[in-house]
Amino acid sequence: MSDEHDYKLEAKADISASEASFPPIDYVPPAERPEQELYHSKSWWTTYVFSQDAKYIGVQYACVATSIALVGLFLSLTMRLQLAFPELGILSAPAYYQAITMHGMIMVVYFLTALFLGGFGNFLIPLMCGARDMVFPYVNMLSFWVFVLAVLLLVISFFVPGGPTGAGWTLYPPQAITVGTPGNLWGIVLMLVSLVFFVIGFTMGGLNYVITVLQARARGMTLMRLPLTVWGIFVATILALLAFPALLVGGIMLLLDAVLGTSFFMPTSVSMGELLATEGGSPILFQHLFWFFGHPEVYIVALPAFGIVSDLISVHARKNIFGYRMMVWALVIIGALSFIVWAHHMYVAGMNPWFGYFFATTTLIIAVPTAIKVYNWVLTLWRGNIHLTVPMLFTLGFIITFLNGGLTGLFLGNVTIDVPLSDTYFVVAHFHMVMGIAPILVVFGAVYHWFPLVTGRMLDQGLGKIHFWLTFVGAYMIYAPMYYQGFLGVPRRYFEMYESSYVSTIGLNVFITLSALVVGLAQIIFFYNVIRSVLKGKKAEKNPWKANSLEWQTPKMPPEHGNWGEKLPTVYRWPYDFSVPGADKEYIPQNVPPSEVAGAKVEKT
Ligand code: HEM
Ligand SMILES: [Cu+2]
Repeated sequence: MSDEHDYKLEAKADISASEASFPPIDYVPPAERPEQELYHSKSWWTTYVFSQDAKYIGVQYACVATSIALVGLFLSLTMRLQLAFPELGILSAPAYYQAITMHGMIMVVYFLTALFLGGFGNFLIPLMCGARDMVFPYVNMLSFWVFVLAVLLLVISFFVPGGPTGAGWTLYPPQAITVGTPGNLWGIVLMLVSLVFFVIGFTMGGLNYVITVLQARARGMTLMRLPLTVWGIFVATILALLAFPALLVGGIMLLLDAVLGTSFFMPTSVSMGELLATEGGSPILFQHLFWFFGHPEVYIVALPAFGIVSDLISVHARKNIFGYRMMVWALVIIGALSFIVWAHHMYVAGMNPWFGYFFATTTLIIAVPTAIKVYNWVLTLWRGNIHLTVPMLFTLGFIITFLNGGLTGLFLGNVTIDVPLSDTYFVVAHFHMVMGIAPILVVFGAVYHWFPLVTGRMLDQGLGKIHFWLTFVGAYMIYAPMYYQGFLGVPRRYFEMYESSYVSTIGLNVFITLSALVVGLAQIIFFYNVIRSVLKGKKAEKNPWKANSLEWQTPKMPPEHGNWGEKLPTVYRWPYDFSVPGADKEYIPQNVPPSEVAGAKVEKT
């Protein structure tokens, strides 16, 4: 909506009730009244287990996603030990494949996607929009439990005959379902069924996030006054709603190939000297479907991280975000472009080189809105009153890491450079930096930031700083040497490292593995901090970071069921009014009317 409308809202507020022929500004239409809108749980089960309160569901999502991430982390450490000390025989070749597959899929889908959208999305969207809850609380609850089912199926696949699938997280056929690949029977079937449930569960949540943002915002909360966190999660959810169906159909077709013997993706092939019954399918078609999902997936993880980082920077540097509208449009444009770059993952799949140049061009164009975002973060920091709090440290760590991962992406986006680097450790370093480490740094920053809102207590800042430095520096010790290994041509997905009389990377591998162990162990500090703070952390004052966005303005902290007590908030400004020139307050929350802040002009977003 335009600014004009906002001024009108203000004008209405100034007219005394008697002369007003229209409802007063704080009039709450019947549909928005608490007793009509809110679901109330009636039993212990519906309060604590099958909860329909988005805040509770958010925490549930976060806990399950984090638990499965610990499995992913454990698998990565076993792989690293194998690579550094092959003589110990920690993983056999098939077991290495299984570890790599489960690690990759767990981290990308079951951990980061579920955490950002299901976890942060549920907790923050209603609060930040000024709503009482998601619009379809029951469906939202189902979404979580279907996700739990998907996770359980994934876990079960570790225990079935043949073990989990070892097809690589990309699950490429014909390898995925052909004899010789570990888990080619039960493992791959369970993985695919689990993914189908994941997509169903996600869709139920995703519709909630989108419709809540569009339909349930508080009065005065125009789209251009939403915190960038909400924008990031909103755009990511739309991407996911469009991208996951490609995985769903690809997964179902592969399932049919595996179970019923269809040949969607199976060409005529000979396996173990025998001609298989399949013919005519296209393995490349699966690659297209997978990456039509897989590339947007990167942004499904990255866009919420972008949004959250923008808000953390603004709050902890006490400055408005630089170029808010540009930031919103950059999110939208990156989201749209992410659908026409997928085949940059297939430069070596035998496509026509001219086709490759199309995808190289679109890929490099994405660098423009992305660079704009990085400039704007830096410009927000520029001459800000930077508080080096733990969230701020993680934010700075993110910007550096994202830049590093993004710049190496520019190399890989070019066909001629990608071809020799493809399937080397350069790629492993690149994608871990850009979609592993960078988003996780944001997750940590966000947890330190919003922990008081969830629990009413502060996380220990001292422990937080130790956790940050070990994780941040450690991550570089893991991945920086991998760029070098990649240049040497060390191939990825090998359970023993490339050695020749010219180059040996065994020494480096030991170094990387020890660093990975340190980073893994450093997370114990984090979990210790969380558990200790939940139990007896310092009680948080209300709005401890002095933020403007609505989630901190609820009558109670932590917010109760229904979030807003009797009356929904009314919004008068964007969430970035920090250090406003002329204002008599250092920060002005979104629900403070202009009449209460002398000297401050209404913002123009
Ligand atoms: C300390 C943290 C981590 C360590 C030590 C680690 C380690 C590894 C290792 C050793 C591999 C196998 C490389 C190869 O043989 O080619 C790998 C693959 C992979 N990792 Fe990680 N990783 C970590 C965190 C993450 C995170 C947070 C993500 C989330 C995006 C992630 C996503 C992946 C993916 C997608 C693969 C590729 C799987 C495949 O090739 O099928 N990792 N990681
Ligand atoms: Cu991509």
